[in-house]
Amino acid sequence: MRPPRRLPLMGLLFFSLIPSQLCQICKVNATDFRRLEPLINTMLKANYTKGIQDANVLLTLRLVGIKNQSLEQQLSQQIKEDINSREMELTSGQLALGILALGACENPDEEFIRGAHLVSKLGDKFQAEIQNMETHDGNPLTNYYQLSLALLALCLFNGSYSITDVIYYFTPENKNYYFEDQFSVDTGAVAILALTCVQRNKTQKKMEASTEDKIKNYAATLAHKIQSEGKQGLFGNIFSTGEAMQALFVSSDYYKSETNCQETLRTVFYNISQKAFSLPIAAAQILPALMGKTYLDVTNSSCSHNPVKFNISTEKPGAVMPTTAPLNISVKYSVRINETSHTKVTVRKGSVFLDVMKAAQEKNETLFRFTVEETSWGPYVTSVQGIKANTCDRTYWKLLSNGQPLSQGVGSHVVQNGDNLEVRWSKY
Ligand code: B12
Ligand SMILES: *[C@@H]1O[C@H](CO)[C@@H](O)[C@H](O)[C@H]1NC(C)=O
Ligand SMILES: *[C@@H]1O[C@H](CO)[C@@H](O)[C@H](O)[C@H]1NC(C)=O
Ligand SMILES: *[C@@H]1O[C@H](CO)[C@@H](O)[C@H](O)[C@H]1NC(C)=O
Ligand SMILES: *[C@@H]1O[C@H](CO)[C@@H](O)[C@H](O)[C@H]1NC(C)=O
Ligand SMILES: *[C@@H]1O[C@H](CO)[C@@H](O)[C@H](O)[C@H]1NC(C)=O
Ligand SMILES: *[C@@H]1O[C@H](CO)[C@@H](O)[C@H](O)[C@H]1NC(C)=O
Ligand SMILES: *[C@@H]1O[C@H](CO)[C@@H](O)[C@H](O)[C@H]1NC(C)=O
Ligand SMILES: *[C@@H]1O[C@H](CO)[C@@H](O)[C@H](O)[C@H]1NC(C)=O
Ligand SMILES: *[C@@H]1O[C@H](CO)[C@@H](O)[C@H](O)[C@H]1NC(C)=O
Ligand SMILES: *[C@@H]1O[C@H](CO)[C@@H](O)[C@H](O)[C@H]1NC(C)=O
Ligand SMILES: *[C@@H]1O[C@H](CO)[C@@H](O)[C@H](O)[C@H]1NC(C)=O
Repeated sequence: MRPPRRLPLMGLLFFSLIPSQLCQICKVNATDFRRLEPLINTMLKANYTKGIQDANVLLTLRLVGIKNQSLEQQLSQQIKEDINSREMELTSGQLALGILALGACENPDEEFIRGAHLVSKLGDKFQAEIQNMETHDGNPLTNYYQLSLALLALCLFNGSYSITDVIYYFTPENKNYYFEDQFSVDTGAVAILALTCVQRNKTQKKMEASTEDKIKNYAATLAHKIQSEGKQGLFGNIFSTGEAMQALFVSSDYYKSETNCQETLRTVFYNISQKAFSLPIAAAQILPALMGKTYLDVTNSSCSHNPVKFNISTEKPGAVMPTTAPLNISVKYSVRINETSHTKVTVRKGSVFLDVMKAAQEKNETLFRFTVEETSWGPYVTSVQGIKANTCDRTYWKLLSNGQPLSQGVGSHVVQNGDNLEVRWSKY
């Protein structure tokens, strides 16, 4: 973007002048590092083919200092190729994650960010999101999780954004922090990180004291909402807890209490042992916080020092034991729009939701046909019976089992005999 050579030096100077932030972090101590090994294994042993959708993994590898040059190179190569070939189609959040990953911890990819003018292009995408809100009843092109990622990357990499827009659109009352009246902890957490970055860079933006106070208040209110979603040390659910922890590190004194920290770690360790984080992105989203890092550390010049040493197993994770003759299980499946279509299907034990949908589709294509789209979390259901989810109308296909909304997607959720599975046409 702007002055090429002076940036690293200025960054150093900037950081040496500010006092260390009053963060209260909660991280795993060296004795307990071995409990994190399943997460690291998941990230190191996965097959990466998704281009920019794997940016979150590269970001985490760099941020927490897991050194594996061949993997880093492979990921960074694939991300750069993807950006080069589909730059216009990338969403704001995808490009933001690409910049955060490529720009993390002073590495050779920073040259690419500058050469391809990625930061100003992200500024344009951020602007387009805001324009869409102005013309479409307050709905962005994507969602507030992505707007927050975009603002965070713009702030950290010295892009341009309007403080007035930030004050107007990021107020905690904005409907986009909610899905079906439920506060989205993931979204609030990334917003806090972005707002904290903006507020910390006040000198850069010559910010007025009243503006700074407003931003601080937004972050505090959002942190409060996150804490009201707390349960057994988790915030939202296990998949939002890592980002929620990062947000609480920079915006609250929640983890001043050692008891709070121990409670979170105990539950997270338990969830790790239950293989809750078997998707690389799930591991990537929780690991930074457990290592005491936040996304605000991405531009810290000493971020790549002190790489961590782990005992990495050579086994492939998730190697399934050869079982005896696979048993069949029977489940109910329904598609609910205005009326409900039911069926009963038989699938192999250990099948996931997606297998059930495929079996139902084979029985009756008209009623049960569906489409999915590959995303960073796996296959996302985009249409059923030809009815397509649409961000502009805030519609989606919601997944439920026995009446309860699922916390995993169709590619991950393992079904049990007798389950009552449902996809429901819904509005968020
Ligand atoms: C926004 C969002 C949604 C929106 C997506 C539409 C929109 N307006 O953008 C809505 C509200 C519709 C939604 C729905 C669901 N979501 Co959602 N969602 C998110 C959120 C907050 C941000 C995603 C994002 O933009 N990422 C950044 C961009 C750059 O990455 P991306 O890969 O391009 O993003 C796309 C995918 O993430 C996809 N997507 C969103 N949710 C999910 C869930 C799954 C399982 C998959 C495969 C894809 C997917 O939509 C994004 C935009 O296109 C994440 C939080 C997080 N930590 O990631 C949760 C999150 C990904 N969602 C989650 C879940 C569980 C769901 C549902 C399965 C809930 C349900 N019971 O129905 C459904 C998906 C059902 C389906 N049709 O397949 C979980 C996934 C956990 C897991 N282990 O799989 C997360 C992590 C939230 C959480 N903490 O539980 N979601
Ligand atoms: C950040 O951008 C501004 C212009 O928007 C420029 O004046 C300033 O020098 C840049 N700072 C750094 C550290 O690059
Ligand atoms: C590390 O943390 C665990 C709890 O997570 C605690 O039981 C243990 O005493 C700690 N060890 C050290 C050396 O601080
Ligand atoms: C990755 O791909 C290889 C070869 O295609 C396959 O043997 C292996 O099981 C895959 N690993 C995972 C974790 O999917
Ligand atoms: C480093 O990454 C490669 C994939 O690029 C993987 O095959 C290898 O096992 C990783 N090394 C370690 C020590 O995990
Ligand atoms: C503040 O801005 C500078 C350059 O504009 C950037 O290098 C730095 O990462 C930012 N710091 C924070 C804490 O956002
Ligand atoms: C994670 O831990 C919570 C709290 O103990 C528990 O309710 C939940 O079932 C666990 N999830 C997984 C997948 O282990
Ligand atoms: C940068 O990272 C180092 C090492 O993790 C830490 O000691 C320092 O406080 C960080 N600086 C800032 C400004 O966050
Ligand atoms: C790694 O393994 C070695 C040998 O088994 C052991 O001595 C060491 O304590 C382990 N390190 C960690 C961090 O678990
Ligand atoms: C299990 O189901 C498959 C098809 O879904 C069928 O071919 C097979 O015969 C069934 N096996 C048993 C033991 O019922
Ligand atoms: C459901 O019913 C409502 C009211 O009868 C109708 O407006 C709407 O189009 C129907 N939705 C679908 C997806 O058929
Ligand atoms: C599928 O369901 C529709 C509506 O119930 C029915 O009219 C049709 O005959 C069914 N098709 C098959 C192949 O069973």
